[in-house]
Order: sequence, then structure tokens, then C-alpha cells
Amino acid sequence: ANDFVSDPCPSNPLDQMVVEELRLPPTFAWGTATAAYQIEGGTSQDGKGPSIWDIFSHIEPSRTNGENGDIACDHYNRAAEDVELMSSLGVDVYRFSISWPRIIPLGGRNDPINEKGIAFYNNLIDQLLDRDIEPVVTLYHWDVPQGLYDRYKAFLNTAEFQADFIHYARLCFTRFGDRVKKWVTFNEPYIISIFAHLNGTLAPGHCVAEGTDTTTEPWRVGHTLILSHAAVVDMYTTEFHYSQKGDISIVLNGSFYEPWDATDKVHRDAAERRMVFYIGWFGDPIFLGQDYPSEMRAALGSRLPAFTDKERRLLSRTAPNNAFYGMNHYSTKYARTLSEPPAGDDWTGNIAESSVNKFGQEVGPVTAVNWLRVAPDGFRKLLNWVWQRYHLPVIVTENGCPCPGETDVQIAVDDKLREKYIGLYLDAISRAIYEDGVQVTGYYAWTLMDNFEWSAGYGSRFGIVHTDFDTLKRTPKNSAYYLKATFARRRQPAT
Ligand code: PSG
Repeated sequence: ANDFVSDPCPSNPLDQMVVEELRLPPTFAWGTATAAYQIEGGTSQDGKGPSIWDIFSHIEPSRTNGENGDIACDHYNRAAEDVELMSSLGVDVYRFSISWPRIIPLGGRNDPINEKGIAFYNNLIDQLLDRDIEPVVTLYHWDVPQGLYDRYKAFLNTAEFQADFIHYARLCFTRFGDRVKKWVTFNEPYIISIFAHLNGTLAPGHCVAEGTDTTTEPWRVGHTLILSHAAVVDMYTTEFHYSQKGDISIVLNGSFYEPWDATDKVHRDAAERRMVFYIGWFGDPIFLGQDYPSEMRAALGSRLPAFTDKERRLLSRTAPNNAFYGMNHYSTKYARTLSEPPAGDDWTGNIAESSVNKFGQEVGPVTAVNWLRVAPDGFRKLLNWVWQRYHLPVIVTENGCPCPGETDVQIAVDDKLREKYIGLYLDAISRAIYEDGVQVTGYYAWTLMDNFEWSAGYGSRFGIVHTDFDTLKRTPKNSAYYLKATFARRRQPAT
């Protein structure tokens, strides 16, 4: 089959950065991604139980810009319309997450199952398949049942959580696995460990004020996530893979880190160490079946839990059964070694990060949020870094950016910055594939439509489709049509 070639990116606000033409394999899949709590609404409809996000956003609304996911995009009541919308955009794949408390309201292995919640996902999956859209399902995108947090603090109790997660995953494979062939266990274990259990900016907001032991608890949460992932991979492999023949893995996020001063070895080492502490933390045990990276063990000692012999065997047995590397990626940063350890408990490998280097150079043009800079070269380097370390085909399970002023639909649809960003990041994938030999098999735009952006509430919009939160009307932005046109060329011979 022929490669396809797109038009050059037509608009060019970041005029130093030009997308000439794009070459991608004919089998390359494009999709959109969402997460249950960010879009569904219907938080207590049809028997759904509360998740930690329902409670977190209601008890202290200042943590979520005064907003919550009670209605969000009302996707729970508009799924048919949203599938139709994706179909009209020509997507190959839709990555969504299942709300655990929607199908097991209290969450635990001995708790009742909610058939109405299961019916919702069954209908969604059927509608997608009717339109030739492949469902890619994330089991956990941050909304653990509040019941499990109340009972045993969820991730902080490894054995209890693992048993309940296995039960929940088995229910999903049993009910949906005849049609779902790509599974993701957890979305972004780093964010769950650090942002939800150290700084407490995300639910459950477990943080110092709540009496957290920050020296050990984030690492305990990470440990729980790794072992629960491995146990579910093991269970899928032994109980379901023979009949269902699907793929399973995890999604890790991570920026690329450039050295603050590239002429100085200590800062080059710091940039590398930052990625080891961010990605290797989870990637080495999960994909290589090894202990935590030696750099982390050296810095953290016994603060990092130890794997028992039985757990080591589980990791080494399941490592080869991860079928892909799910990569959420947004931006690049500079890393520098600190001359003194930072105040408090260090979890970075003694590193400070910034978007400006020693020489005052910005890592890339800013988007609507300061942490997200346009830096496609870093993306290409990260694809290479991951490929060299793990040798797994990469699926880019999230990528995108917010643009300024997007509340107003007239401004939002003309999203030249996003279109440019996406074009440049696809170009980085193309170069990683053809010039560097990295296997990259898909690109899922984050996100299908503007939605509840966690601590930013509705104030930060990542959608390729605009959502009017008064009328709930969806309006595709130009970037959605750019993606549609780009990938439509796969079906034509290259010219
Ligand atoms: C991940 C990484 C960073 C910020 C936010 C995320 N970072 O590098 O600073 S969260 C991730 C998430 C999804 C969000 C989306 C945009 O999986 O639910 O809506 O990115 O923030």
C-alpha cells in the first residue's frame, strides 16, 4: 500500500515552524480521546455511584475553578450524537474511559453491579462499531468509586485495591471484550501518584493538609498502580486473550526534557534523570519486568517500596504481554540540577524544571496555558527515547493544546494555533517513523470536544470540537477538518 501525503499546513501563525508535507503509513490510525468524568455528566443518573471527583469538586469548589462534572458535555445522554459527530469527521478510533462507579456504584468485589451503566457502554460500543470506529477503552481515568476511598483509601491499600480492580476489570472484559480489542488499564500513573497524592491538586486531594506522609505515600500509590496493572494483564492473558484476542497495556504521560545548559554534563544528566523519574518509574517495572530504575532506588532508598519475589515474578511474566506503549504527550521543558536539594520531600531526582533555559531561550511558543509550549522536536526525541528503552510500538493516546479565547464559538472555530500544533506534532511522528525507525501506529487527538479540564474547570479548552456549555451544542473547529482532510488522503493514492 502507498503512503499518503497531505497538503502543507495552510495557516502559519508560528512562522518559524512550517509543516511542509506529511507522510504517514496507510495503516496509521487517527482518533479522538476523552475521559468519563470530563464529558459524561449524569453523575447520579441510572444508579451511578459517586467517584472521588464528584466529592472533590463539590466539597471545595475552589479546587476546580468553582465548577464540576455534574453535567459536563452531557455525553451520557448524547452519546449517539457524539458518535455521529466522530463519524462525520472520519475518525478511525475513539478512546474513552469507563466510569467504574457507573457500573459498580460502590466499587468493591462484593458490591452490586449496575446493569443500566453496563447498558450505556454496550450501546456506545455498538454504535461505534456500526460506524466503523474502533473502541479503545481505558479502565481507569481518575474516577475511583468514593466507596473504595472511604473504605480503605483506595490506592493507598495495595492488596485491597488490586483485588477490587481485578474484579472490575474482569467484569469489563466479560461484558465488553467480545467487541473491545484494545484496553488501557490506567491513564497516567504519574499524575495519579504525584498530583492526586502528593500536592493534592487532583482528587482525592490527599495532601499534606490531610496528614499525608509525602515521603512514602506517592510511591505507595505508584506501587499499587504497577502491581494492579500487572495483575490485570495476567488475568486478561490467562482468562480472555485466547478467545478475545485483544491487546492490553497502560498509558504513561511525560514531557521531553532538554538540559538547561546543554554544554554542561550535570544538566544533560539531569534532563535524562528527570525522564527516568517520570517515565522509567512505571515503564521499567511494567515493560521490562525490572525493579525501579537504579537512579530512583539510589535517591529514594526505602521510601520506594520493594517488590517481593512473587511480585517480581508477576512483573517479569507479564512484561512481554503489554502490546503497545500508550503515550500521552504535550510539551517539552528544560531540566537543571539543583545545587541543593529542594525544600520538602524531593520526588524529581533533585531537579528544577522551566520553560526557559540558562540562555533565556524559550522551549517553544506558548499556547493558552504556560506549561504547554509548541515543541515538536522534543516530541520526536521522546518517541526515540521510549522506543530505545522499551522497544514497543507507540500509540500516541493523547496530544493537543488549548488556544486563547475559545469560549466564544466564532473565535474557537478559527483555531489556527491548534491546527499548526497538530500538524507539527504529526510531522514529528512522520520523522520519527521514516528517519529514525520508530514504530508509531496511531495518533489520538486530545480531545474530541471541550470538556471539564479537572482543576481548570471549563476554563481551559482542548477540544477539536467546541462545546457551548449553555446549550451543549457541539461545533467542529477548523483543526477537526484539518485532521479529517489529512487522514482522508490515506484512502487515495499518494500524488
Ligand atoms: C498531563 C501532563 C501534564 C498536564 C496535564 C496532564 N503536564 O505535562 O504538565 S493531564 C492529561 C489528562 C487529560 C487532560 C489532559 C490535558 O490525561 O485528562 O484533560 O492531559 O491537561
